[in-house]
Amino acid sequence: MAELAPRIWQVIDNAPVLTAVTHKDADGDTLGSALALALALEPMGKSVPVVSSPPVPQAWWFLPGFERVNQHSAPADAPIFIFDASDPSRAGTYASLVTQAKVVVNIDHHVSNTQFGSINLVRTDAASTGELVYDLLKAWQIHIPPGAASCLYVTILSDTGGFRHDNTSAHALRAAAELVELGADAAMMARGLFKSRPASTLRMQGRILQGLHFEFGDRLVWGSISQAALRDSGATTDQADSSIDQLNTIRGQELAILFKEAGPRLTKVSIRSRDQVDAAELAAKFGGGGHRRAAGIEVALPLKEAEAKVLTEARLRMNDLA
Ligand SMILES: [Mn+2]
Repeated sequence: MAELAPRIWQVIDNAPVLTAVTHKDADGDTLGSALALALALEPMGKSVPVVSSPPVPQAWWFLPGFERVNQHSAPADAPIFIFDASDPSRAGTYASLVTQAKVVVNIDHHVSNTQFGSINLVRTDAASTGELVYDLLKAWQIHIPPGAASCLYVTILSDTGGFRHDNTSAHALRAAAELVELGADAAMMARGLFKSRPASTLRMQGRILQGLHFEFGDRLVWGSISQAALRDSGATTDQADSSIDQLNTIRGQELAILFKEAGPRLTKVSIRSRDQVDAAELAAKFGGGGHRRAAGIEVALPLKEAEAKVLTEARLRMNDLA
């Protein structure tokens, strides 16, 4: 950080416009990081368009600055700041913008990061990418407005699952406390993250919970949601994103897997593990990625076939457990 912070500042210092890019299927970490950079740099006279591969999940409406996402197009020659993305393809429709840019600042905390940037700030011990952005803003000694503090607070709150996941480190908690001191609205952000779901999300989760499968003495739990079930409950695929956490709540559990039918030949898979199974390794078998405890895959197969393929690999790993 001590070495990279001045190098990254040089990029900012030399450019009037910087483009902040999120990963596709944007989450609180990637959006909070991108918006925080924009909100912190714009008072200093910088222009920071924030771009995110559509559709941007509307669940993040409560983030300060959310209305600015995709409001301005990205100039071709501006330096790119990309957040929480392990490789350029994660930028979705903005992938070519990233691969063609002269200067790319890659800020991330995924083990699978390919170091694709001209500058790579990749720290796998960070609970969220936003934690790294916060460390940068501090190193630069620039003013962090309350809106930016709220955005950074959300990166930690969401990536730690509300301070519940294994990555809830002292550093993450300290950063969260400092961000509240800087004016982050903890109550409003918690309400936005955990108490603002459309009723259709709960109806959809009801469908998922009804159809759960339990194997290996309840140590493996998996479920799925079809497009038909989504339609019945009035929900869209992105509303299913947080449902995996509902599956990952059983005592003695090791592995939770949720299959989401995204199209006739496209299935999105969320994986959560506890102690022994490496979720990132399982996901990598199918071209997916993520962290040891949380990973995801996009399988170009119909729902049932994706279930069969991924579960076969999952069961192999469960069989290997003591
Ligand atoms: Mn993250």
